[in-house]
Amino acid sequence: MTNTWVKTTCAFCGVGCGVEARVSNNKIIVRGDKQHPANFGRLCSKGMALGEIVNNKGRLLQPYIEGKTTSWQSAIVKIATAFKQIIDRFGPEAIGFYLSGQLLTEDYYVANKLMKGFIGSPNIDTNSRLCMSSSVAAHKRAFGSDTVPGCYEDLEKAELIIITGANLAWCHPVLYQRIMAAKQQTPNLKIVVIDPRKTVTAQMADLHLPIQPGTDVLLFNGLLHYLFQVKKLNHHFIQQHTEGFSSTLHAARNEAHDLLFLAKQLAVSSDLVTQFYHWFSEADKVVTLYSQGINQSSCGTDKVNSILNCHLATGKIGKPGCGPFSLTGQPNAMGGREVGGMANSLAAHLEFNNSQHYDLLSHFWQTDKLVKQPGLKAVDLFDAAAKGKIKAIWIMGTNPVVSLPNSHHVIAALKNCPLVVVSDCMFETDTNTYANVLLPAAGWGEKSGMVTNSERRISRQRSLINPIGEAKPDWWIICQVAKQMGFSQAFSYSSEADIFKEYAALTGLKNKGTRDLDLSLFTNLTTQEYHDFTPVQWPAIKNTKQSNNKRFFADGKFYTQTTKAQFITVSYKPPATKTNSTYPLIFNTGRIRDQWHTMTRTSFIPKLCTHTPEPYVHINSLDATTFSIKHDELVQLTSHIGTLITRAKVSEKILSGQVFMPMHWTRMLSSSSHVSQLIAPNIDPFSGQPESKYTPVAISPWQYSCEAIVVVREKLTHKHFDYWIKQHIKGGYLYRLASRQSPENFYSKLLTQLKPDSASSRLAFYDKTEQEFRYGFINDQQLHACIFIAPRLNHFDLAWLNELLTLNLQPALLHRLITNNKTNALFTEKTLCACKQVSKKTICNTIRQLQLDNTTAVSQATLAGSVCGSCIPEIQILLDTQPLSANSNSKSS
Ligand SMILES: Nc1nc2c(c(=O)[nH]1)N[C@H]1C(S)=C(S)[C@@H](COP(=O)(O)OP(=O)(O)OC[C@H]3O[C@@H](n4cnc5c(=O)[nH]c(N)nc54)[C@H](O)[C@@H]3O)O[C@H]1N2
Ligand SMILES: Nc1nc2c(c(=O)[nH]1)N[C@H]1C(S)=C(S)[C@@H](COP(=O)(O)OP(=O)(O)OC[C@H]3O[C@@H](n4cnc5c(=O)[nH]c(N)nc54)[C@H](O)[C@@H]3O)O[C@H]1N2
Ligand code: SF4
Ligand SMILES: [Mo]
Repeated sequence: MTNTWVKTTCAFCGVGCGVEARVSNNKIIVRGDKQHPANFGRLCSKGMALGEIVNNKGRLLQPYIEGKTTSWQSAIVKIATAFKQIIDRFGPEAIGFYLSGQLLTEDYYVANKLMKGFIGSPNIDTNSRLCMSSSVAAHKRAFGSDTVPGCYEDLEKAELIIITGANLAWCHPVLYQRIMAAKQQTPNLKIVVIDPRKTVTAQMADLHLPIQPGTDVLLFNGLLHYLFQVKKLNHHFIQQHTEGFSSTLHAARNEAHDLLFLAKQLAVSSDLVTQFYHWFSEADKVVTLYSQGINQSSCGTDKVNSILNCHLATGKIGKPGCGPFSLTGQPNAMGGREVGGMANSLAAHLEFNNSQHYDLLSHFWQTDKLVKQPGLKAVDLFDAAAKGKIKAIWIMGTNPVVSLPNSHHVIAALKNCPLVVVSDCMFETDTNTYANVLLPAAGWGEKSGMVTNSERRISRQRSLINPIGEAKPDWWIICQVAKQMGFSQAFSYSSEADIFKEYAALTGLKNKGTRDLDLSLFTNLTTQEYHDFTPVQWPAIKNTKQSNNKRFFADGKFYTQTTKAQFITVSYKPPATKTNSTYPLIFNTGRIRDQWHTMTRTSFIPKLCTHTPEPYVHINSLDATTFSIKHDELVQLTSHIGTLITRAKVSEKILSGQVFMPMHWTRMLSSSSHVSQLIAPNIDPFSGQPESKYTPVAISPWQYSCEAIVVVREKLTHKHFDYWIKQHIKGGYLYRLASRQSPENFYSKLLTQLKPDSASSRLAFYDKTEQEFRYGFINDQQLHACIFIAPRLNHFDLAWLNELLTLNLQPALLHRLITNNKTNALFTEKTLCACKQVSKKTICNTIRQLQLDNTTAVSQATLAGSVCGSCIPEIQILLDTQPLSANSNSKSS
């Protein structure tokens, strides 16, 4: 345990922000690291909350076998023995590993080494398959290697930044803030956002193209043709450094020569399209940032190549302020790609299709079991388990029951697999439910190792405290199993530093510039140097000046056989499934500002739950009318594989014909608001990445008689509720419930669960106009629970309820709260600023009253946005949408 500031790295997104953390009064305090080149001191709402994920709330504290606690020794013996028996009976291919971009590089390296090198099964894949694999495949096709050419500094040097298929303001907030700061410095910097939705990011852009989902290839093919037409191609670069241009241009021209027709297909006016093309052609320095709106598609690889084609054709690559830039999502998605934890790569950018690479690696690892062929990618891996071909699967640091498409099938696969091992730091997850063996992993703040961010910068995560309970670092767990299986020699590392050095040595092995990934500078790192490691971008080559390594391809040389970049001829392919009269709407899924993926950690942090406390589906007002959907009512969404229930939010941020829902809610937190039960496993043919952003669905009102909000200190058993959402609040839980029963019956049912003490006093109130019952149960002057029930409760953003259990309420005050009617301000508060818990209403009122016109003034007056700044884009939108009406809790919230 340490009470001095320790430099470490954020556990959440791929921006890879530097954090300084310190233990004080048994709490971990964090602040941004001003020296870290990724963030220069900035942190977003999730980064600011890092200290709160390190506690024992909800943690998995011990190993379990078949639901019973056990020792590490017996868990490890159980796994190793079962693996050996399975290999003997069915061959090594019957074993599968499913890893995560949230493991550290050292964890990832030993998992890959054990599987591909010693167990001898290629069936090891990772959640990066759902995230980055289309970018990886496209990079390899065009550059001959999985290389992100640019760096964050390019954002400050660019004249035009294109953000496509990425909601940067919410998903990479610190990069977004960096771009906004650059724009203030250089007002000429233009920002174009390409996203079917009007996201917070889009609202801040100079130009927003709300293209028809899935049509990105058309848009960029159109750009290539336009660049040719207006003579803005870089012929010198094309001739010297690329191959395949003419056929690519030819295909683009065939497809996109008619601008009006093109604009019609994109569903955007030709003026907007031309404006975008014109800006690209005029700017010398262009960066194109892209993320899941591009990757998660049945033509994701082609989408990425259509972007790379435009940068290659103009030579806008490898130079300051230029380049295509794939944003990595997870904190170590890049590290996973480096070590080669995906089924179609060997290790450390050594590839299956290269016999020299194969020989190098088998010699380096001293093994004769190295796998010869690529293995099963994520979707196929679980499919093989469902078919009984995979007899044991080890899942580490990912929650596939939530995040893979077609969750019913994933559950069937896990049920059918004789041995499911799960390593996780949390006890309750949708995937843990199906584990035969559960292993407690050390989490952020406890573990130590390396992560690599989007710009190839390697930073240290450092431990601040000892692991809670019996939790152990993932690399340790993997090595124990390896040793128990008889591979002691190859897995006897004394620390994570040993592993990193071995990995660095592998990257430099006979490299001599033939592979992009070279960390030979660190081969002889001492343990102290590892301990003191400061952030470095790769490549980090022995005897080479580090400052030359910011950008790849500056010399026009690529990692293909001819050293020339490849143009890839791509043409528009519609998404795998089409909307029709039964499923007329396109179901798009993605992220919200303050939650991380399957919420296993962030849902425990009350202040991260206030911005968006309940899952929702955004639907346009036209479609709402067509399908009889009312704002704030519960609706049913159905695709050809499943059904879910969620709350409708009528919003003009989504266009007619589309709906959007956050991906985060799980079976642990909701009755049926998990999106993956609707999504079919349609994949990109090159990358195997699922199409998570385009599913045809139907929407209809869900019939229910009443709904309730329950604030309570103890968990409820939700089994019997027709609809429930659980939210962690300070001191307990807030449940949103709905039922087909009458309010009276539903109340009686709730009472059986709440079991109010006989000594407790009960407050009851009936609001006649709203037909709303309210009850408060008080024990020893403390609120035990309170219930609101009505046919419809129209005040779901009750910020004050989040605090209710921590307030030392006098009975009189409590009485007033319970018996207030809804005209009271308390009933319309929606939290906008998570750090300072400032409501949207307070911000709107302050803007109006003080006539404020900029975000700095709003921050000064309300404190909103004064800590992490993640809400500043939303404050800006409030400023821009003046004049504000007195009732600011508008539908578009
Ligand atoms: N708050 C938060 N931040 C995160 C994460 C998180 O869970 N929460 N996760 C991290 C991870 S792992 C990742 S991968 C990143 C993801 O970061 P992003 O990719 O930015 O996030 P998403 O919300 O999944 O999707 C981005 C956008 O793609 C748009 N889109 C959908 N279809 C299309 C299309 O056909 N074309 C185009 N051009 N756009 C389309 C969607 O409307 C959506 O706004 O975020 C990282 N950061
Ligand atoms: N519909 C839809 N589905 C999607 C997406 C989408 O946009 N739409 N996005 C996809 C993308 S881009 C991604 S990246 C995935 C993310 O999906 P997942 O990887 O399934 O989501 P997480 O919640 O991040 O899961 C991480 C798990 O690891 C645990 N964990 C945390 N730290 C550690 C550790 O140090 N060691 C171990 N062993 N465990 C740890 C957490 O408790 C959690 O259970 O979802 C994908 N699925
Ligand atoms: S932007 Fe936020 S979540 Fe991402 S690394 Fe930085 S602080 Fe962490
Ligand atoms: Mo991701």
